[in-house]
Amino acid sequence: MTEKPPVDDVTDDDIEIGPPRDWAAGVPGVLHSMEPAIKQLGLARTVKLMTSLNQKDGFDCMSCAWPDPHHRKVAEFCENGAKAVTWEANPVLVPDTFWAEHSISDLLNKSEYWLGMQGRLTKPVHKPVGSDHYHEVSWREAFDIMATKLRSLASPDEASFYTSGRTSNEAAFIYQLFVRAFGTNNLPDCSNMCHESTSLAMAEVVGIGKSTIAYDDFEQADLIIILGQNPGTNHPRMLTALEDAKRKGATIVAVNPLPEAGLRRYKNPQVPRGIVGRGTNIADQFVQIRLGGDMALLQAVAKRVLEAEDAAPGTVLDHEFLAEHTVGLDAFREHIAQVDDDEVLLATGLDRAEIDELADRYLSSDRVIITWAMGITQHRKAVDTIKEIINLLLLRGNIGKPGAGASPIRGHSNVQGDRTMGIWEQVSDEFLDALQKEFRFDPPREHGVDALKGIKAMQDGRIRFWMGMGGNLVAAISDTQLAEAAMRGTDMTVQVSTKLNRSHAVVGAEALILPTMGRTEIDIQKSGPQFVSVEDTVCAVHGSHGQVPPVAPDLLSEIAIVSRLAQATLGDRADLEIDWQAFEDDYDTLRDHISRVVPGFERYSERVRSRDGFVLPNGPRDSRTFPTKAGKAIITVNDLEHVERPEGRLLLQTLRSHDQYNTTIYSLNDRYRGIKKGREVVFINPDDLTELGLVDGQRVDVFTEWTDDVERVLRDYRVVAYPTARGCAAAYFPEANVLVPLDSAAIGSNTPVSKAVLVRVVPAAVPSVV
Ligand SMILES: Nc1nc2c(c(=O)[nH]1)N[C@H]1C(S)=C(S)[C@@H](COP(=O)(O)OP(=O)(O)OC[C@H]3O[C@@H](n4cnc5c(=O)[nH]c(N)nc54)[C@H](O)[C@@H]3O)O[C@H]1N2
Ligand SMILES: Nc1nc2c(c(=O)[nH]1)N[C@H]1C(S)=C(S)[C@@H](COP(=O)(O)OP(=O)(O)OC[C@H]3O[C@@H](n4cnc5c(=O)[nH]c(N)nc54)[C@H](O)[C@@H]3O)O[C@H]1N2
Ligand SMILES: [Mo]
Repeated sequence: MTEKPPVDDVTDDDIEIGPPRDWAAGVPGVLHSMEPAIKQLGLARTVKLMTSLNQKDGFDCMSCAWPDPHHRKVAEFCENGAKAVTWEANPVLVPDTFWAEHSISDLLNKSEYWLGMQGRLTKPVHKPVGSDHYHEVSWREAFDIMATKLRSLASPDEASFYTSGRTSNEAAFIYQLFVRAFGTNNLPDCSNMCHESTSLAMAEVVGIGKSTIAYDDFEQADLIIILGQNPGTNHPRMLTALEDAKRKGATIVAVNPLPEAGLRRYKNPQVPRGIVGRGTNIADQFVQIRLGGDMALLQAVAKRVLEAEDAAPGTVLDHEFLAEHTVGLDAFREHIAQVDDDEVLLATGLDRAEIDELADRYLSSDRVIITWAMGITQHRKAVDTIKEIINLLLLRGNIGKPGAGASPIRGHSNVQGDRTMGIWEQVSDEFLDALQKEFRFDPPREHGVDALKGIKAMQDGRIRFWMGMGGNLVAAISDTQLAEAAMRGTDMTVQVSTKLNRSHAVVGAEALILPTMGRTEIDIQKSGPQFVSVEDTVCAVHGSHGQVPPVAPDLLSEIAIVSRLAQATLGDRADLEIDWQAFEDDYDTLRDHISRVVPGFERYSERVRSRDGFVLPNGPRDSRTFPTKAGKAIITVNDLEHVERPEGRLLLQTLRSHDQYNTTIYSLNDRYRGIKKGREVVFINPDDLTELGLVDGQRVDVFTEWTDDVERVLRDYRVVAYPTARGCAAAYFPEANVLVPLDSAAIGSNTPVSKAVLVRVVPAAVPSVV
């Protein structure tokens, strides 16, 4: 029943470049989503999976954290969700002979695409010290190897336990419990590279690091401003919500250096109008900003709002709201009055008229939502920029009323839930107190390492053991060369994974791969079939029920893996009374504990069984309660800073193509941007090309300009003339991570600055023949 995995790796040799699209989804979207699924899964498995995807008794799509509407359609999924499901549920297996045939050095030379296409991992494998091969081991041997290593460490802080955001609430909870019972808060996660800036900024100024809106708010909004986000590719079902909002009268503004397809025109595959028509024009205004210019734009709009208030006192600001619910307005007013218009124009690359137009839209709308994603969070001043988003919303009372609010759009499907469950190196004392009370042990109190600090601790030899619950850290983190060297310096690395990726080839002296079940699969334990649960980007928690038999009989769930690892490592610790086996046998046991430890999860097992799940309490959204240090929402003063760009240099962002999921590459195509069969491209504005003396299609080397003397370069990339903002360039992540310096991180959140790398683009030293 299984297709043979591809033997040959892919190259960019046949790359084709065409014009970018200005519309997204529509019929080709649906066809694209179904074809590969039917081919790879077979018709029966495809129908079973696609008709239960995001349905009330089905499973939660693992592609992104976009919420589900109350009224779901028969096909409540998008093209990219279908790709994610097909990728996981495709019953092609890594064959038993694979490990003898492929050394680890051999895997190092393969692309992420090739690695992912080898099929699902089915058996635990071990690489002993000194060996260049993995070989099969039993589950018991695998846990003994890990436990022996963990118990031999000089301190629990020599171990670090990473999480990627696909892990369910239940698995996340048992994982952090094990890690803290073991004795460390070293719990970095993908959030450190993603929405950390959001969590930090919002927790400080509104008291909660999450969205302040519910799903239904979209259709009640007058204005939706989308900053630094590409929903057509990364949250395609958001386009339906935007289209609905538009039909109910909302205006939409997209702020982006790139004219992204879905933000311009959208053909909804779910309705006849989308199939035959031209589609909906989504953005009423496209603000083509320079990379890193958003803080200046937000301050400039705030300035216009305050000037309007000065011109007609008492009519523009929401004085009642400001007086009752906020602090800091006076200092803000004073500060914003000083904003230098010339600096704003330089930082944003915009005309005054474009900023005026946006300000007018803001002023004429009673209900405003601002959404954002990586275009905002992955900048040096990301935390302050997000505080400016909140400032702007607060001025006119746009938080805590219907159709208004701040809505970070999360990435991984349960990255938000993992945080709620305690996957955080800096979790609050309240959370640790609750854990202590429930499980009667003293959790460590000192903060642990985040993703970047974890790499540095490996560099310095302070971290000897590294475990990844999902994910692909060496590919996802910045400064690939340095990060990989750090990982290789450890004593042991362990990956819990569904499929092969680069992190299985960049390993410590000893290494393990533990295969696990995916979300699509039926999970049967001692007490019967189990389900797990997740939290979406608007704080709704619901169940996810596997639908198809696991691809192989030996797979363990993530929960079973942690339960057994905990028993092997901590089983003889007399001070711990935790019944790890009970968690594996019945996930309700875990949910019972969660209901007593995590606020908002009371009667968890019962409420999550209701068809809609439940929505977590949210002070700002529900009652305009802002649990900050001041007890009110805090309007902040943030010094304007923009990225200087010396002449002859470009600012480069790293982003996702349409056919990838983070480090997982589904194909080498990026349909909406006109790229086929290749990824080694750098997008540059045609006028900048002329200025730099380069031409479309030319082969170039891209060098990072940074303060140290490490050479960071992408060699022999192909230039694509593209309508991005002036002075800006773009290349695909994860390949472009070699360019992002480890020390280039957002102030406060320590998120790699993946969206503003200062680069020099020069003709390739050794161009390949084209
Ligand atoms: N199919 C698919 N879905 C995904 C993912 C995936 O890889 N594939 N990844 C998931 C994850 S983990 C995440 S975090 C999200 C990511 O979702 P996005 O944040 O949409 O992902 P990126 O591709 O990084 O796109 C960043 C967008 O911000 C713009 N941008 C960059 N810099 C700036 C700036 O300075 N200012 C402004 N205003 N805009 C800027 C870019 O041009 C681009 O449109 O998607 C999630 N969903
Ligand atoms: N330059 C640059 N770097 C970036 C970004 C960027 O925009 N630019 N974006 C950042 C962002 S937003 C994020 S979120 C991170 C992502 O960082 P990660 O979350 O670490 O990376 P992923 O590529 O999502 O992880 C994919 C792997 O997860 C495993 N996997 C898939 N499903 C499951 C499952 O159900 N269980 C388990 N145990 N494993 C599973 C598979 O083995 C797969 O290879 O990357 C960050 N890095
Ligand atoms: Mo993310």
